[in-house]
Amino acid sequence: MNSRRDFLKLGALASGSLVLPSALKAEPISNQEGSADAVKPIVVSTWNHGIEANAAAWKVLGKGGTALDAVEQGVRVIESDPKNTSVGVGGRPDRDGVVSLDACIMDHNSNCGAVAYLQNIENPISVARKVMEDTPHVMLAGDGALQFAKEKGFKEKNLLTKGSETAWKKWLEKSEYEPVINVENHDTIGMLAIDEEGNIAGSCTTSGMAYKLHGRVGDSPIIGAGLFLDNEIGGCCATGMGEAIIRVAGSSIVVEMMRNGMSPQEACDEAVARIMKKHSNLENLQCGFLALDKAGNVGASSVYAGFDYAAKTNSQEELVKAEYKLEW
Ligand code: SD4
Repeated sequence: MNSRRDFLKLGALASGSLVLPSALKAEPISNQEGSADAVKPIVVSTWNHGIEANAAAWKVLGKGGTALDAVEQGVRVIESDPKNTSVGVGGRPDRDGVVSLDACIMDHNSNCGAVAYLQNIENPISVARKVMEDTPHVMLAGDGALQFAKEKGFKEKNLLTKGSETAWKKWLEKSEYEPVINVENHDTIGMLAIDEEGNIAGSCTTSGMAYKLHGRVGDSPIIGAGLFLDNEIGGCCATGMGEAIIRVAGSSIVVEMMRNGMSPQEACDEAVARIMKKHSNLENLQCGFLALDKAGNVGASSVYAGFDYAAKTNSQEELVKAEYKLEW
């Protein structure tokens, strides 16, 4: 097991991504296991776009708002960012040039909602919330999800930006179908938050794998795979090769392992080990898990190096490198 708990203080990030020498490091949020007082509110989210997403979530949490509102508002910012090529507007299309989005949301009462293969809607996470709150169902997909979104007042929008279209056309020249998760792409955003009341909620949203087969749905909208939580225990969200995450019911096993006494870090490590055991070919098989328990302890682990997550509390704001098993 490699241990790379280097982290960046965000004040330093603003002035040029300075990595603090270890002697100067404050105790990272991820090392607060066993503290007597629960850390709350707290928000964590995947990859470095999590910094911006956490800031948006904090506008809710910092004012005493609910974790549910926070995880919706937080990831919406990333969905609406056309520069982000793996979530929402600007997401890379499938091999037929269609941008299709997957998202889910879950609250502390185990209510959940999801949309899969949704097209032309900028903020799928908010449609997922409507599915949760306004229907007896958990997941709507494709045309039905779009019809529902429009009925709820969401406006249609072309999500394929010029940049994504150009990249897709370049890919078409060779049309090699390679289900590779691009580590440069900063990928899916998964977010977990605990509010002042001590309630947890989570969200997960993505445009999925670039140049996927038309109709493909990944782990991100699947409760138990891309996201799972239990208000008695904590939560987990996943990023990476969705097929592998689904095969092990990734996020749900992390929560169950925490229920059985593992720390968030141990549980994420074990889920990664499970994925590695189940797949004989690990080439490019990047998967990462981010978990938060009800005391505010955080853990994260991935198959390959490079996964990181952003964490924010009242007193700390960090970008933390996850543990990993393999170098690329
Ligand atoms: C998927 N899990 O659709 C998503 C993609 C992703 O980091 O998370 N990439 O399989």
